[in-house]
Amino acid sequence: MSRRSIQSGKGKAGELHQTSSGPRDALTTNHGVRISDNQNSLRAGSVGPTLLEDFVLREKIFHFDHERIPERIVHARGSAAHGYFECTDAIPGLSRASLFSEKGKRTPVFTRFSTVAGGAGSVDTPRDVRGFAVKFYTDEGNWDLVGNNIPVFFIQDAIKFPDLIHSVKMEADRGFPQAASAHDTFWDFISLMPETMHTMIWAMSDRAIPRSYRMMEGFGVHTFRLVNAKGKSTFVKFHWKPKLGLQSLVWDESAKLQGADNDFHRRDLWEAIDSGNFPEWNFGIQVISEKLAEELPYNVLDPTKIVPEEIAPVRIIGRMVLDRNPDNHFAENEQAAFLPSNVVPGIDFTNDPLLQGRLFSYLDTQKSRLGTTNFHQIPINAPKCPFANMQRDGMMQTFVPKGRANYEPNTLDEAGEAAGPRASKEGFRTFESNTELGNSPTDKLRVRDETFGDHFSQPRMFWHSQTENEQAHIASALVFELSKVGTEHIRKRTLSVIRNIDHDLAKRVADGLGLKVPAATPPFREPVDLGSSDSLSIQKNWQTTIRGRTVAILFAEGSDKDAIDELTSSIEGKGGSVYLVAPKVGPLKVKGGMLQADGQLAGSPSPLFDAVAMVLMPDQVEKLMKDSAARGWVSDAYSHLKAIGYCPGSKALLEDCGIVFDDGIVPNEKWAKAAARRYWDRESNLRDLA
Ligand code: HDE
Repeated sequence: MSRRSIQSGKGKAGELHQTSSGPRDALTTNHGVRISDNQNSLRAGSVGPTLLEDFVLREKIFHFDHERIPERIVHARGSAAHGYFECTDAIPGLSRASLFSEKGKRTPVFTRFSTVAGGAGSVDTPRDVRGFAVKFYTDEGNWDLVGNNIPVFFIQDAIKFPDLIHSVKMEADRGFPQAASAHDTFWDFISLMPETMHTMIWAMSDRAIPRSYRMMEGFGVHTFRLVNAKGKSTFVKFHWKPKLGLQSLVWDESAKLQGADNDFHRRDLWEAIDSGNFPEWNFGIQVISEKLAEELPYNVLDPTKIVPEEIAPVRIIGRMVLDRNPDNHFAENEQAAFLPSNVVPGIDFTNDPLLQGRLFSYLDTQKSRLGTTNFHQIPINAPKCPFANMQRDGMMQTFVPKGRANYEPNTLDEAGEAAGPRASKEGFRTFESNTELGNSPTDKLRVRDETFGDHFSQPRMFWHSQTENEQAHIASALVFELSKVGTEHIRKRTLSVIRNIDHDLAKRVADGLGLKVPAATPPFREPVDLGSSDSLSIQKNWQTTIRGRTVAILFAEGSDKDAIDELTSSIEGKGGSVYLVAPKVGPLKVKGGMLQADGQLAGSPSPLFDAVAMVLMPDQVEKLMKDSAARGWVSDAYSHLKAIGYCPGSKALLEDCGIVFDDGIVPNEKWAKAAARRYWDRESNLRDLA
């Protein structure tokens, strides 16, 4: 029996990890009593009523009845993995944090990616921001960098967060739509809050439909501070850059994936790690000197703003490798509690008003989700370094603190130093100055600083940084979203706000909706021209590679095995994976032997793959021409801009499906090379990009 399939608890009192040190040959109750029959409950007679006495049944059902905990109010659906962070460039001059102290030093991490709006059981590929939360188990305590895949946030002040989330979640009266921003309440709120415009345009871009968690960037969003051993503070922004480059889906593909595989991203992450293709990111910092912070025309404490990489380059100081899947989804993914307030000496907060609110919210929510203030004792949350304090008792106290004294100072504690553990000079010290960027620490004001008042220059810069296709995707996303908004004044108001970003964008969206461009809403501050930044575009940062991608080969009975093997090894040789698809899973008789498919055609539609090829005989093609799954397979691959490889026999299927041959539609011999990218030029033949 596998170690994972039984839970036994014959550990020492106070031991945290309940491993299988108990009997492995039999099921037991939670209290360690061996069970003789797990198929039948205890009855009064063979057809009589069940007896209350049956503690085996009662315990099992009792436990089952309470297996669910409240899901996260946001970011409920997530996928996670273990790994490590390695410092590649030590920065003791900037931070005294021990994880950055030495080149080559490794720190264990647990990383959770998530969608924001949908429930825990919702789909993986809606249009949404993605969470990117990393728990570093450093030797000086846990540091949680709880970021997103978009570097800015919708709102500037934590007090607006409940409003934002209420507006995007399913509507209050009807309970739908699930996991979607395309509805009235979201756009009602967005169009009334111009500060949302920067994140809105990112969320309408391809950033919000990533191909894989492994192919998206991560950002700490807020400006943080690093503090060195001398107490000097430096503003920084944190960045994760995927080694596989950035890659997104196209919208129709992401929508179809919601039917083809609800777990597309979860499965992708799991399978990559399971097969030894460990996802990896570089970790970098943008150092923002005080001088730069003063000079910028906006406030670096405003979370709706980026600092372009052209102005403050990203300095790579580490890398993260995820190399181990969780053993248990609930114990690790569900019970993981990330807290932006978890910082270590050398890393500190700034006065960003959104960050300040988060410092309260995450601690608070864990009590409601995990039910106890002792959630830090759950293995996934517990620090891996020693910890000691006088916090005691409470529900689910699983550690067994020793000693007579539970107060400090004391002279009775036998563990540790004579007078019990004490605060130490090495401990975390809050950076003391509160007067940066013009702040006056004596005022108590409910105001928004004027330097937070430009809501349109950066969305405009984002728009101007995109390729033509990417701009078209943003315009189409807005048309799609607003077409789902039933209330006309919300559509019009959104257009009048978008006009401040760019007139052409507003016109394209208005045309798509069949409306006229309304007058612009007067902005609080007139936008200025900030130019463009290539790092904001996905297509400009795309990697032409098959590494880490999955492609499919369609074959059928009678196909040529040698041709399939050759294609497979050419893809695998370049670091990609191959999935064999056939009308029947088989084993099927093919020319040269027998072959088993990985998936059946109707159950393995082409949105699941990065490129497709066909190895078919003319008689099979005749049959497949009449099969809607085969036609959809080919047509979707074409309209999702993927490379399609064909053999002489299968060319007729492409022609029959109305495929127009271009650089991406190639004979199989050229397919492994062609499959390394998507064919954006094709898009104008398929959709109106105006
Ligand atoms: Fe969160 N957020 N958030 N958020 N957030 C939560 O904490 C909150 C914000 C982010 O994988 C909750 O444990 C407030 C920004 C991620 O477990 C909750 C505000 C960013 C995750 C919460 C924000 C994030 C959360 C829900 C405005 C990017 C998932 C469950 C002040 C920098 C972490 C939980 C995981 C989760 C509150 C804004 C990212 C309710 C009040 C900005 C990745 O505490």
